[in-house]
Amino acid sequence: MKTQVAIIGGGPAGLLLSQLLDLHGIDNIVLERRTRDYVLGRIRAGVLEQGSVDLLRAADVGERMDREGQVHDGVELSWHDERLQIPIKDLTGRGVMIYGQTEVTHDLYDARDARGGAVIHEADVFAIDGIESDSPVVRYLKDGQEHTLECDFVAGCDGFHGPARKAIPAAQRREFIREYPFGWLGLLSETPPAAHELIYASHDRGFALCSMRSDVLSRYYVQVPLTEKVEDWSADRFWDELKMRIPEDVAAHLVTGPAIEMSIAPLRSFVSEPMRYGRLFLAGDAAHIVPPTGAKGLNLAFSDVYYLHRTLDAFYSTNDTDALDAYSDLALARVWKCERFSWWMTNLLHDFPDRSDFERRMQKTEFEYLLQSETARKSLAENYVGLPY
Ligand code: FAS
Ligand code: PHB
Repeated sequence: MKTQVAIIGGGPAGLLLSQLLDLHGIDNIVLERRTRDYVLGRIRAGVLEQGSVDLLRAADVGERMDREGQVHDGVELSWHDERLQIPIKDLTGRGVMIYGQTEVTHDLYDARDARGGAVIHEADVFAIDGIESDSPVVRYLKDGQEHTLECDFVAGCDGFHGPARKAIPAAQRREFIREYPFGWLGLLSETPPAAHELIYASHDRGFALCSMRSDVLSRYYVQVPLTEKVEDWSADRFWDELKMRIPEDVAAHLVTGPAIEMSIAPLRSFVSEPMRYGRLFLAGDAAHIVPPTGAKGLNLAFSDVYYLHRTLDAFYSTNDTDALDAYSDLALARVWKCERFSWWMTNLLHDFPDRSDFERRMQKTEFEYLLQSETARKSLAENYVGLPY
């Protein structure tokens, strides 16, 4: 088989890239190791930056998002029972869209189907050859058979555990990592949200987040030690812990219910440089990971896709090889700023087991500075709504 761009990974990055390339007349094939149902069964992000919203609309994938998504003009932080509302729209002119990654992925798959896009499921890529030539070959297993996909370019959209990043010779890769000494236990419930806006709650017992997917579907998280097992948590135990960490007046009105889904995700900050090697280009979690505290993971994947589809379109439409050379630095400039914000929000809001009294006091002082300084709130807001592409 042959195509212009072989896309490894049928998650949000791979699917959006496929749709945008197709709209620009660039032939591509997506190779996804899992079934569609498996991919759609993942419960992940919930907040879209304006840049992501604009890009999905430009890709003709924004109709249901605009109909069912919720635009939020503010977000809340709390420190024990003290609440701080950040009016992100007043401070930056922009809000955020609450629309789950699961729904975005659904819409992307529907859009690819509508345009006859080639997404091959249960296609497990095991080798990427010839990336230093101008005719790389992707090798994958499907139905127990080995297959090859010849192409001009390979887009590694295969997430943190995929093979694409490792196809770059180790001597050419620089990796940066910060593993956090805790994870997030998430719960999805068919209950009304705890509040109109998201609440990022900091407490001596640990961090908690009150989020939502709609007026009747809520998403919550509590920080847990890495030793925790999801099977040791009942929904009741989760609700009891959440109520102890969020402001009293929010806890008093919290509507609880059975868990539709519960899972624990580890937190890490990770960047692998460069994001391009020869004819291989990385986008999304394949190249970087952020702790979900800043709601940046999915949005960073989309800004990579924005740069990458323009890069490939410039090559195919004007044979512009300078764009190919510029991609990695262009994408990484935004990646690192989002890494910073996500790291900063994580340090501000979580209880670090080995943190000294001084460092804990610094956390509280940071919160008090936000309380008193509009400049501090504006800085948080401009990062939360999304830095410009
Ligand atoms: P993805 O990991 O979504 O997709 C990669 C795809 O590549 C997968 O479908 C995988 O099956 C496929 N693949 C891997 N190896 C392959 C191979 N050898 N052959 C073929 N296909 C292969 N972000 C937020 O903003 N907010 C959140 O709350 C949040 N919560 C998260 C919770 C969890 C548990 C995880 C893991 C991530 C979370 N994220 C969150 C980040 C997440 O949303 C990612 O940023 C987003 O999925 C990135 O999309 P992709 O880069 O497409 O990677
Ligand atoms: C979510 O709704 O899943 C969510 C929202 C904001 C975050 C992380 C996760 O920062």
